[in-house]
Formats: sequence, structure tokens, C-alpha cells
Amino acid sequence: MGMTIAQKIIQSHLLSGDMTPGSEIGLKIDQTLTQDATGTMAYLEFEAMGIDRVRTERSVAYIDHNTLQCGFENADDHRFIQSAAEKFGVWFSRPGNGICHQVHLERFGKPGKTLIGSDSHTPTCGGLGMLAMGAGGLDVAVAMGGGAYYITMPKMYKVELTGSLQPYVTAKDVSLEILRRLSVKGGVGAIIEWGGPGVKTLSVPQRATITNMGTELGATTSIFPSDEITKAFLEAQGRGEDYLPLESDPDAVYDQVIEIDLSKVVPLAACPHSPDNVKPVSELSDIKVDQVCVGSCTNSSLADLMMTAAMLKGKTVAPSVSMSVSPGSRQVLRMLSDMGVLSDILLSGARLLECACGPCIGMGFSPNSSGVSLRTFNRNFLGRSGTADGQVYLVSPETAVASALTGHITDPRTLGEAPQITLPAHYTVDDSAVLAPAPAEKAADVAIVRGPNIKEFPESHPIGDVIAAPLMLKVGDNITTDHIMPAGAKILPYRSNIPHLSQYCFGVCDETFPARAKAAGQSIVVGGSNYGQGSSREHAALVPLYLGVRAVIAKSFARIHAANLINAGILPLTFADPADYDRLEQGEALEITGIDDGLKNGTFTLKAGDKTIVLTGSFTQRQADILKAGGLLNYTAQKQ
Ligand code: MIC
Ligand code: SF4
Repeated sequence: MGMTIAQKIIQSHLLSGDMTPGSEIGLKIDQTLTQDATGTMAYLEFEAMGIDRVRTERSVAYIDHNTLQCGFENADDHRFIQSAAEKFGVWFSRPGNGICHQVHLERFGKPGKTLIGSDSHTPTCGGLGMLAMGAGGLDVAVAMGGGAYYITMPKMYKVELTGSLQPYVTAKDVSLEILRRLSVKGGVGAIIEWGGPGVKTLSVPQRATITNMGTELGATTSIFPSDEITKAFLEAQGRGEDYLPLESDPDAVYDQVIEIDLSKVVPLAACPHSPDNVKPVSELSDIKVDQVCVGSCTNSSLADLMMTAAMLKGKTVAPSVSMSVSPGSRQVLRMLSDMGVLSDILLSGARLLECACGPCIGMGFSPNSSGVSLRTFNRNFLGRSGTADGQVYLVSPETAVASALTGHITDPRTLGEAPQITLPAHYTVDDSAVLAPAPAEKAADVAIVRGPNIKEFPESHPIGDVIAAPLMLKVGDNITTDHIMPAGAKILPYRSNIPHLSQYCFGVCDETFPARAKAAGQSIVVGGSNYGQGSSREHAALVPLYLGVRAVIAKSFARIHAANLINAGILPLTFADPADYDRLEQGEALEITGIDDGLKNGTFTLKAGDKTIVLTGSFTQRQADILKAGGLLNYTAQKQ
């Protein structure tokens, strides 16, 4: 039987397991990336594992999230990561060099290789034909040490593209179209492969926008073939030698095939507060816009910003709109400047922000009270912008600029002819902001610089046969990691200080949770379906662990979060009958019994008063051993 692109890469990297969907496989990881908001923890974990140097082909540490330095905390973390990278053999991308996914795509991603990153949008490099996945920091630390990365063998979905995009319709609209069709749960347990004749009409940056936003479908990852367009991109980046052609076999079998005719896609917007709440832009034209932000790892490539500049040229942003532009990398910024088009952005009244995540993660540029913000980003979860009642819409750069000019949501096709963008044959390459690690023989001399904001890990406990604890919080469907552990400029500086972070845990749902959980000592959280969607942040497991959460019971879990819970030693269980969710009430005393047997046979018993409820959880021997050891760090230490 023929193979899909992903199956080919998996097969060539398989360290354990068999490739039957649903079973656990261990993969050899060629490259890793970290960013600063998750990286501090990842390098502390790597250090705790006692390994001297990374054993990957390439590991890169980026500083791109926590770049507002309103105190010593972020600056200290940057220094910590820089020194850890130097010592452990990791390349260090300095603050200001750009967003991890954009820079990795430009400079390091390679077709046919595996990449994991402590950031959920790591699939961006799938645009180059790489098997790239988001993971918790601890999983990245293990992979840096040469250990396997374990996932459940995914199903294979194919999106068959035909036709080509109409003027002013973009790869972002394609991402929104698939979110409209499949929802934020539609890709769970699957790898989404993009193919068909329409693929040849999409550049690598366009493909990367699509694989980036595949994360919002809950997919394990998304991937494009590696073809002559990939080759041209790599050559233009001065690294033609990294090219490897890759395509699926003609008789490859997919579990689901979705067809999209690119010529029928229209400008779309994801309305508040979910990336799958998608409507045509043309139906939203009554909505007044207060803020417009162009940037983020989804839409900050040179092509995106050349289009932004061309549309702004000679015009001014409407007086009622505040607009920002954040280039994805220093390469993008430099080339805009060298081409002379940066001034078209500046003269329009847009504010130029640094090459970083910025407003996407609430790191500045929050909207006004109840303000409508149009963003070219990938997530519009409630409160993520930093303004609790901000109304965030996700759109393409073209729709964003058209709306910035008119002051209301505007279909760019109403502006007349679209500017033609011609990408340069060569990108200007300057890797001087990526610092090489110390050579192995000098590594011992490098001292790790640690600031006072770095606090100890929360203590995890081996799972026993019974967990008896109150139901401390009951939440609904699609709870994101931004609900569990919010981000934003005020909280992000404390990513290496779990006790401090804990005050904000579940703050979006119930501000009283941290104090109640701490007072109770031990507790259980109950959620609906797709619990923990969104970010890869392991803080959404480590902070509940610190507050005494011993188990989470949900209708279903998002992939990375479930792995993070197990790694932290928290038991993630699902309802055998989802209707039982309605039988539980916040505050009641719960007892999960038969855990020892359940870890083997997948069935657990929950008692709540006189109710008996069946819970399920299928754990591999490895996962059961991690839970029994009290988390992955303890398990790894015990194995050494
Ligand atoms: C995000 O987009 O939510 C983040 C911030 O990049 C996260 C990582 C984090 O929480 O640090 C992600 O996507 O994994
Ligand atoms: Fe940064 Fe936003 Fe991309 Fe996350 S989604 S990596 S915060 S730009």
C-alpha cells in the first residue's frame, strides 16, 4: 500500500511502536525549537535531567514572546536561556531577531526532517515538508537529550486543492475556510496533508500560513509536499542543499478527503471568541473597527508585509483606527527597508512594533475597552488580547489593511484592483543574530545565569490506587490553555515562577479557584470536550499541580495538554458516557478508585455520593509508569 508524506517521515524516524492509528509511537527528533515563554522551564528541565549537551542535529532557542521588559524578570530569563543555550549546545536567536516559527522556516527547517517545539504553532515548518509538532517543554527537553518523542499514531486527512486564489483572497482565508468546515476539534488525532493541483499555486510562506493555523483545528500537525516551489524558496534563502523532494504515493490511503476549490474561497473572518466562528467578511461590513494588527507567526512573512505596504502606500489609516505592524523576522524588516517600502507603512500612520509575537500574546498593544480589533493572528480566545472585553476578529493582512483604511470591516475586493507583489529571487541572509553555542570542550566553563525569579518546580506525587478529593471546578467545552493559565504582559514574566503564576489559574472562569484549591490541598477538575486546546504551555499542567489538582475528568482532551498532564503526574480521564458530565456538581466530594487496575485495563470508577460513574483512560505502559512515578522528570530520573 502506498504511503502519505507524513507516514514516510514517520517510518524513517520510528524508534518504537507500530504505525497503526491510535497506538503509541516513539519518534527520533532531528531538530527542536524553544521560545522564551516556555523555554525557561524547558532548559531547567533539561538541566535537571543531568545531560551535558543536546543530541539533536539542530536545536534553537528563540526569544520572541516576553520582549517587553517592564522589570528584571524577562531580561533575567533571556540571560538564563542564552547561557543555558551556550552551555548545552543550542543556537540562540537573540531578542529582536524574530518570531521562532518565521525564523525557523526561513533559516533552519528542512523537508523530510522531524522538529518538535515548545510552542503549539511549530507545525508552521510543515509548509516546507517537515514533520513539525508542538509539544510540552519537558517533551522538548527529553528530545534535546536524544530521547524519543511519543505521540499517538495519527489518522491521515487530505485536503485536495484545485483552482487558484482570486485577487485579494489569501492563504489565511483558506485556513479560515477549513476551520469553518471542521471546527476547532476537527483535526484532533489527525495529520492534515495538503495536496492536489492547487498546491502548485501556493508559495512556501502561504503554505506556512496554512500549516500554522492547522494547530487551531487540533491537528497533530499539517504538512505540504516538498516540490520545486520548496526548492526555489530554499535556494532563495541560500540553502538549496537542504532541499529534498517529497510527495505522497499515488495509492496512499487517507481516512478523510476534503476538497477545496481555491477559486471559490472568499475573504473570511473568525469572529469573537473562537477561530472557528467564521463568517464572510462581506457580511460584517457594519462593524466599526478600533484597532488593526498585522503580524504574528501566521502572517508576518515578507510577502504579507509587502502587500501591507503596497495597500497602505500613499494612504492614511482612518482616524478612528489604531494600527500596528510587526514583521516576523529581522530579515523581513531589513528587506522592507532595503526595498524602500517600509516608509509606505510608516507614513500611513501605522505603528511599527518589533519583530516579535507582541499583541498576539497580549504583550502590549491591547485594544481599548470593548474595542473591535482585527488581527492577522491565529487565536482570538476571550481575554487573550489583554483587554477582557476586547472583540478580536482574525483576518488576512489584505482584509486588515482594507479595514484600517475605511474604519469598518471591509472586504478588500471592494477596493478595486489588487497590487501585484513580486517576491525577490534572493532573500537577504544575515544570521549574525543567531549565536552559536560554545564548542563542546569549552561548555563546562559556561556558567548558567539565574535570576531571582526562577523558583523551584512544583512537587509531583506518584499516583496511588485511589484519589479522593473535591470537585473544585466544573467548566464547559473547548476550555483553552489561556483559560487555565492566562498569558499577557502582566503574567508572562512569571513563567519560571509557578507559585506566583498560580494566583491567576483559571482566572477567566473563576477568580476564586486558586485560593479554594490551595485551601483544599487536593482537588479534581471536570471539563467538557476538547479540554486544554490551544497552547503547548506546560504551565497549564504545572500550575494546577502546584495548586493540588490530582486528576482532570473531561469529555475529551486536546493532544498536547493531555501529554502535559501526564508529564506533570496529573491523571487525565474521560467519561465513558459523556452524559455523565451533567450528573456532577461543583463542590461535591469525588473518589476515583481502581487506579492501579485502570492504568492497565483502561477503566476506572468514580464515586460521587450515591452516584457511580465509569471513567476511561487508555494509557500505554510508559504513560502508566510516568503517572506512577509522579511525572516524567521523576520517571526519567528513576530510569537513569
Ligand atoms: C500561543 O500562541 O498561545 C503561545 C504563547 O505561543 C503558546 C506558547 C506559550 O504559552 O508560551 C503556544 O502556542 O504554544
Ligand atoms: Fe507568538 Fe502568537 Fe505565534 Fe504564539 S501564535 S508563537 S504568541 S505569534
